[in-house]
Amino acid sequence: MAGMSSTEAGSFPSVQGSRRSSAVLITGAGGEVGHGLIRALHDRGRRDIVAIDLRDLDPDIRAMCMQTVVGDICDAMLLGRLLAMFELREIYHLAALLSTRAEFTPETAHDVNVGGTLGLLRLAAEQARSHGQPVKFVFPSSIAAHGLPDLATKTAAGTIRWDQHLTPTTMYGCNKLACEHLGRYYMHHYRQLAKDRVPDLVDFRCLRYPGLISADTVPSGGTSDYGPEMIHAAARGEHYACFVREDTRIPFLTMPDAIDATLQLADIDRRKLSTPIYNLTAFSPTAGEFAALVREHFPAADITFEPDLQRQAIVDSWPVDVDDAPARRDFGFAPKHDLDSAFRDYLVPRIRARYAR
Ligand code: AKB
Repeated sequence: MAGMSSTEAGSFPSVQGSRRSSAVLITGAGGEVGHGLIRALHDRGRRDIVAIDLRDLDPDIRAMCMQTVVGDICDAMLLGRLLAMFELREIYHLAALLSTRAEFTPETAHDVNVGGTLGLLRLAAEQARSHGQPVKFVFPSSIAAHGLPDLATKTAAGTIRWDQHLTPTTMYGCNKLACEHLGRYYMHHYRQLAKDRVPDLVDFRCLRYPGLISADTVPSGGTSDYGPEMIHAAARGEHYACFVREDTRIPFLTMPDAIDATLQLADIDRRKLSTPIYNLTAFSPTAGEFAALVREHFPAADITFEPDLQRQAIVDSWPVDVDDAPARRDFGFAPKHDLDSAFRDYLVPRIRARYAR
């Protein structure tokens, strides 16, 4: 069934007999992380990928999926059809409105980021009751779940643990923090008063992505986007007006390392996990340090710093760095790329090749 054509939300191919196909569901499949995750799962030999996004997927990504669905995760009818069609064993729920975009439509962001996640957690519980096995629910939260009140506090706090400064200042951060708690509820307390309660339906696993930098895609709608935007603009020979100050510092990770960490967390024996949430990072450069490396590799890079005060305030609420020791200890998180090798071995060669085509 690999590579079946896309299905509009309104129509699914008829179910062959009464048997449902076992599948892994990926939401937000058309996004940066979705592309990388589908490739990684396909490379591992997975041929049971069901991918859903609001827009049709790139043909090469679509060909790696058993089924692709163009639809909205908030569409209850669509989730019902997924229940009828597939025995979902794993869900990677990547669909979200990121921090900048969410600030223009905060209520819509809440509906998608929290309402959509709630619907999928319910689907996971229903699936588990239906096929009798817990459903693994892998959820990317974000450093945006943290919120420091001002730059002085951020600087003084330095590297923070997963359970510190959980006072987000963005709707996106509030949404991610709410979903972290919803996941924990569905895993440990779902329908706790029901006479027919079935325990352990949802195996919720959550990691907080820092700023992500991909050589293959340029992000949109995020407030950490200045990193990837800067290097891609340099490779295209375009001027880049950086929307944060030169001294702005937050944690980052390359996309390959984020994908590896996501699959490591998904694969590990649940009993080895010591915290409900895992922070990840590889390097925390200032925007100025990042620009210096971009200019080193792209000497003609035309970069200026023109802070957008509102977006700057968001990034100033995010930590300088995060403690990823629990991820390294519990599931072997070990990013391949530090800042220099990220440029040398991954970003520059891949981005040059991308724009040379
Ligand atoms: C964003 O900028 O909103 C995201 C994030 C840090 O989670 N990239």
